[in-house]
Amino acid sequence: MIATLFRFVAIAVASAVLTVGPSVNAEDGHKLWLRYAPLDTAARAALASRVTAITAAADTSPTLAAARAELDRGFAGMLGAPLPHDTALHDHGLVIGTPASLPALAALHLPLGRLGHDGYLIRSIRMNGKDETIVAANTDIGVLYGVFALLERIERQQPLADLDIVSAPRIDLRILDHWDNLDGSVERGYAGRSLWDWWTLPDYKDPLYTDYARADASIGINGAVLNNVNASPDILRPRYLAKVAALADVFRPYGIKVYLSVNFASPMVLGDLKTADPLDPAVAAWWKRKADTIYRAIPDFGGFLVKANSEGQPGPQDYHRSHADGANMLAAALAPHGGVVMWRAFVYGAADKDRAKQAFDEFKPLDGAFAANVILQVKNGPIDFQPREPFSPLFGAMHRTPMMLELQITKEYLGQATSLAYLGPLFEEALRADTYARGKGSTVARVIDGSLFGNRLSGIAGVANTGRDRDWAGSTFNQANWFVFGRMAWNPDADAGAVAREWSELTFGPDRRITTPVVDMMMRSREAVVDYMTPLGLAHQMGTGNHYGPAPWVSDLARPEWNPTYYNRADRTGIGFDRTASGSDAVSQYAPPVAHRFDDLATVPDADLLWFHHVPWDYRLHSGETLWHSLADHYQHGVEEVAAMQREWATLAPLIDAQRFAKTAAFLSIEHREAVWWRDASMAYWLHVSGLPLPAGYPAPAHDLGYYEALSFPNAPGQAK
Ligand code: GCW
Repeated sequence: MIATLFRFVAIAVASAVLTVGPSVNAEDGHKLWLRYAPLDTAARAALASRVTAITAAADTSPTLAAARAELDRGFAGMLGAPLPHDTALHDHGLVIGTPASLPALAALHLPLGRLGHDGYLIRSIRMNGKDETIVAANTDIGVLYGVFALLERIERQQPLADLDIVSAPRIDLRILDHWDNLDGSVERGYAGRSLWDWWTLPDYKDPLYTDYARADASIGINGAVLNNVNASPDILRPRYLAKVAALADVFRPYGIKVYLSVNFASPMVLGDLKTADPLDPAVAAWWKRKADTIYRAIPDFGGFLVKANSEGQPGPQDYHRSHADGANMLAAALAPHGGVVMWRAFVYGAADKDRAKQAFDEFKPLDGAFAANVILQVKNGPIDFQPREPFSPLFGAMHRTPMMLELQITKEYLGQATSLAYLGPLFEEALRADTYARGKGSTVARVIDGSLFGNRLSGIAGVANTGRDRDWAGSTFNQANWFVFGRMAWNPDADAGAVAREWSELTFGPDRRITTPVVDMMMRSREAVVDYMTPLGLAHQMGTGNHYGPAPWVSDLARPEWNPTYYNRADRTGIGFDRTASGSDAVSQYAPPVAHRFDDLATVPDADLLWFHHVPWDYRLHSGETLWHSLADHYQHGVEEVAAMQREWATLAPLIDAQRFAKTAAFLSIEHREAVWWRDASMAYWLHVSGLPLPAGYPAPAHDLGYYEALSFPNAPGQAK
């Protein structure tokens, strides 16, 4: 009786959840941009007039199987059932494959030459008297990329007639760097625990891993560095390598290679060697054996990412060897297997030298000294992923060394999980920056795609923002940053606005009433962050350790260049870091036209003013207003922009599903509170150091400086350990 009653209650609860519980079928963001929501009648008809069945090879590789599975998933979602597939041609068929896998495609003599390894072609064609849509490529992974592109087109309800699309990536290594620790935490991660459950691997291959690979492949990402650059040597122990191999097996059909961050001292920690000196033959032999072991388990292993002699990590300089010595020793171990070394240029440490100059000064002399399978990984700016930095001068300076751009997708310095900051414009700014290394048009994009200096290796890396949160990235809008990274890795000239539109249509449906305001919000959002956090070229003003919130007053940290005051240099007379020829002379690291533009107050953009110049508070900007007034104005404007985003988002309540609507609304109110805090705390400090009165018409800080200085957030997420 009790059991029956219990069963009854259980069934009642379950059905109540199924019928009434709004969260069960609600959109929670888990499907990312791959939602495959049901098409409306008109869109179904448009699709039916073009595609009614699928033609694909019978014997399929795991990658082609993934492509077919994705089509099934897509059509099941959009039409209610998958389309039939077989090897025959159908009128209104979708033909997918390579000339090698499908003889019918070989007979067409398609211009596949220009697609390279990863590109695809989508074409409407008449074949044997039948109307077909073909997705063709030289390789199976190209077919998978093409299938994703076609599905996205259908989801966005774009025309399906007369298609003639050719797309190939400009950059070969399109990589996500996961700063995931072996204990499941994620450094600077704001989306929950690590995706990789190291504890249950390799036995349990969580379906989440496949979904991760699908998401990456859908935007062309083809590599994943699985662990934090602050690397534990343990990752190279057999126990962990088995887990890495299991992930590699899951990712392989999706064209994703795994890479590992390695700790330079591993031979000492794991191998009982007395040294990790890269010129010691025993050390080189240890790495060679380790590489051989890895490749036995993972034949397509991508290679190593190395943070050496940076922020306390071990490296070749511990033995008075150069970065090139260290990188080349590892490169020699990987070369026989086709692996690469991604060696980071993020180094600083000399107390007496402008931090912005240090990476250049260390690496420029090594130009040309690196082995052929080494690529330098350079952050977009000379300091550290700030809301705005000028481009790193290394991009214009290393003519004989391939470089990959490192961007940060996780928003360590741009409001972490909760801010709405679309990074498309930041990435675009970094990629389009003109180094003038070979005259006008020598953009960072052309440096990293290898075309400017004729490099064989080309690459781009994004520090991932993924975690175990249901929506993967901590917020719906953070997903757009993962998405735009993939798009710009594929095409570094992609337009941030166009990508935002694409993402919005996939994420919220192709409804102009949604897309227009959403794209508008996205395109203004990053500049809003710059304005309320660090306007006019200020940088590195955040709280210590957790990097959360404003702390421009901090001046007592162990290293000078950790202090916000080191960067703002604000005092009674003025504010800003003098990097001109008469200051630290960081400008001289750029090609002459760039150096002059930054050096000269008449030509330096307002946006970079305080990065390059120390100016008096009453300095007049190009607009004629004083710096002091303009600072107050930028902070205020940033706050108002967030308020505007809140209003814009509120109008979308009737059009967006409840759960995603509510989370964004709540996050925008958090952002608004934090924007006010950044403005008020920063202004309180500038008022204090300058002794000036508040410019008329701007709100006085809500509290005195002491209040802001006393705030502390010991449990803020994402902190380094
Ligand atoms: O931005 C800083 C972060 C560190 C990070 C470091 C790096 C992984 O605050 O957490 O360490 O950069 O890029 O190495």
